Parts: sequence; C-alpha cells; structure tokens
Amino acid sequence: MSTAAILGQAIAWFLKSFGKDLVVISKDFLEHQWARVFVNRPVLFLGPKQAGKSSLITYLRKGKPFEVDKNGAVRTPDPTLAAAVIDERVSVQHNKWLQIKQDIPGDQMLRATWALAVADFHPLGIGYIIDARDQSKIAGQVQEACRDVLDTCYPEGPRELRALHLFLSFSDFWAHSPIATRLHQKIARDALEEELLTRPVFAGLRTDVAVFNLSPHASDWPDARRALERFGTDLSA
Ligand SMILES: Nc1nc2c(ncn2[C@@H]2O[C@H](COP(=O)(O)OP(=O)(O)OP(=O)(O)O)[C@@H](O)[C@H]2O)c(=O)[nH]1
Ligand SMILES: [Mg+2]
Repeated sequence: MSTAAILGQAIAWFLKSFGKDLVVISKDFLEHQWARVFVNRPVLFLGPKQAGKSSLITYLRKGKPFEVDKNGAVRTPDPTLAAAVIDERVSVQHNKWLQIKQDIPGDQMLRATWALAVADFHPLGIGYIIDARDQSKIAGQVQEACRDVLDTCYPEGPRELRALHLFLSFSDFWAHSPIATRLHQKIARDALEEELLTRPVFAGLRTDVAVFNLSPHASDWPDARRALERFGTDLSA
C-alpha cells in the first residue's frame, strides 16, 4: 500500500469519525504557498475555544479565514478540537480516539485530543492561538498553553517538536499603536520565557510570539501571513 493511500485513509477516517470537530488535512488541501511551507512538516494548530482554529485552517486552504455559502452568507464555523496538517508519519490509534469521543465530556475533549494528536501526528511545530483582546488574560493563556501542550503532551521532552509559536490574535481589537502592540507581545514573551525557564528540557524549542489577525471583516491578513511564514521558517532543520 502506498504512503499516500495510508495518509488519505487516515484523513478519511478522521472525517468520518469526528466530522468537522477535528480538522485533519494534508498539505494537498492547502493553498499552493502554504502547501510548500508545510510539505513534510506536520503541524498542529491549537488554542482555547473560539480562539480562531477553524479560521486559521480556512485561511490556509482558501486564502480567506471564512467560508461563504451559496447565498453569499458567511458560514458559522464549527467547533474545533484541533486542526492538523499531517503527513505520512501519521499512526492512528483508532481505539484511543474513539475512547476519547465516548468517554470524555465535551468540555474536556478539547485538551484530551491534543496529547493523542501529538502522539499520532508527530508535529514538528505547534501554533497556539491566543485571544489577546483582554490584556489581563494573556499571561494566563500562555501558562495554560505550556501546561496543556508541553507538560501534558510531551511528558518526556520535546521529541521531534522544533517550534512552539504563540499567535496573539484578534489584533484588530488591540494593535492600535506600535506601543500597544509591543506591550501585548512583551506580556506574552515574558510569560513564555518564565514558563520555559522552569522547564529546561524545552529550552531548545524555537519560540515566537506573533501579532495575529484573522478578522472576517478584513480583506487582507498580513499579520497572519507573516506569522505563518516565520512559523514555517522555524520548522526547517
Ligand atoms: N475580529 C476578529 N475576529 C476573529 C479573529 N479570529 C477569529 N475571529 C472570529 O472569532 C470567531 C471564532 O473563530 P473560530 O475560527 O471559529 O475559532 P475556533 O477556535 O475554531 O472556535 P471553536 O471551534 O468554537 O473552539 C469566529 O466568528 C471568527 O470569525 C480575529 O483575529 N479578529
Ligand atoms: Mg472551530
């Protein structure tokens, strides 16, 4: 059986078993420029509820962070546990995935899927989206990211993970001046550095804190493009 067939089967299985709750695609589903960036570089996009996971995947696929139905209305995105761009290194533990779906209550499923996604997809990079509208909630979200991603998904260290990038999203709400922009980034960077200092095993990770925006009201998303290009750069060996 060819590798492509295995990859295609895995994607079809996730679609059948989880519907749009879990977005698992290969680079072939992405716009050309992003397919090039993520070829042979599996990645996961994680983040709390409503942070923008679906918008990000739609942006990578269509060049816009939203989908429009045939009447021209913007379609409401579906709830998303995680979004992954995978390659043939995928090794689906079907039973474990189905167990999560059966046994774990909806509100805890979000984070429970992350460890399994890491185990099966072997991401080289994780892009973690943070809703940065409320400045006072940025540091807490960074701590959560380190706990729920690094501690929970990588109990034995980073394995093949090369990069953890934080995307500070909803910049249309807060990046009103260069100073405001720097302040938000500094809060996230300081929090991230503090977390990494307490976890020396992850000190070698390539990290970044990027301004991010996937507003459905914009017509261009230069912050997201730049953040994703930098993310791609950090995935190379
Ligand atoms: N203004 C603005 N809206 C955004 C931005 N990013 C996402 N949104 C909107 O925020 C809402 C949540 O985004 P989603 O992409 O659905 O987030 P999600 O993480 O997939 O959400 P769940 O799957 O429900 O957990 C949607 O209405 C998006 O259009 C942004 O940067 N600016
Ligand atoms: Mg979603």
